[in-house]
Amino acid sequence: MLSGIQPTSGSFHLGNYLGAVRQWVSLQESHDAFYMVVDLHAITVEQDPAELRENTRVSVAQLLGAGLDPERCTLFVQSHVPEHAQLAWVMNCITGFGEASRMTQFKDKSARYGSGNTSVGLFTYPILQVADILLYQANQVPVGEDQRQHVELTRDLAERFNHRYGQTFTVPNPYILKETGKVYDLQDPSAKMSKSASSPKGLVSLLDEVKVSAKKFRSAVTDTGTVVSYDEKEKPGVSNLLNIYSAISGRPVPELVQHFEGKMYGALKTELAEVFGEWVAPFQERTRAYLDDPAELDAVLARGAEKARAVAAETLAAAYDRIGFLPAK
Ligand code: AQP
Repeated sequence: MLSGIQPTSGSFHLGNYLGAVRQWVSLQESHDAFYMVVDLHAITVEQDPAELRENTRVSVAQLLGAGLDPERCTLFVQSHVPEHAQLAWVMNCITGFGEASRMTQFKDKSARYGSGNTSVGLFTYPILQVADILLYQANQVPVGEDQRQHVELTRDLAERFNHRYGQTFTVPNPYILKETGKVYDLQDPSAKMSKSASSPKGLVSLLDEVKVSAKKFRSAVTDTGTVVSYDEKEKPGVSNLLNIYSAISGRPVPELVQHFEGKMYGALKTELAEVFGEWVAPFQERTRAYLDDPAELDAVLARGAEKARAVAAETLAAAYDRIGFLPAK
């Protein structure tokens, strides 16, 4: 099991948590799990160096705060394991230009940034992601729906490499939950909640003050109806709120619909704000405690990098050998 998250902002948002991190926490119990903060991916768009360093620490602290246990999983920072960049080059060389050009995330992001601000790194980042996954022979990749196409690319490239050079890589499957694979912007329930694309009012940041998030839930865009029911097509805003409520509380959506029978949308929003606040406050406290102990954070990451490198180096050596690189003596 392998997954990663970018340190591109000081706080994860609710989409990152429900779409990915929450699954990471439960899957660490049953799988040999590798989780990383992907700083190499973050620099595909310009980052302030001091902010990137700080955001990387804050990201690690949030992952621990969310419940990752370094005794149960391998938690590390991507740039601490140089094999990622090394295998990415190999995978670049077996990827077609047209194939890479079809990645919708690149199309969306490059359209947003404009051609003058679009780096070659942004274009090839899905291939770095391929290397991330294949290095650990992962067979499951817990991600949000927006990453499905990249996991498909990983499957194609793993199969291509195996066919050309002999069995080397495990072909992975995406692990995407239907209900929370895509959490929507609170102000625009047709768009995914996103660090870079959502308006501040549509984005719930986990480290925001609880009263700030509560206000965002209370002013979430719904529709002109009045009955709280689940209908993704006709009631995307209400359905999004129900999915979020259900994921956080563990109560199934039909039970919530029954609970809100005869009540207006306002009741759903207010209650969700409360439920979220009760969940997020202890998360913030745990995250702050990890941030207050930088030596422990560094120790966790050093152990994680060592464990990750042991696996990554073995896979890279096998790939280099199959390709025909002369071994260094
Ligand atoms: N809205 C979302 N719903 C469900 N899952 C989501 N993820 C992101 N947004 C949603 C999942 O979170 C994990 C980590 O994402 P990331 O930080 O690596 O980058 P991202 O997907 O690019 O996140 P953003 O917020 O959308 O960033 P920008 O705005 O920079 O593009 C991934 O598993 C992702 O699927």
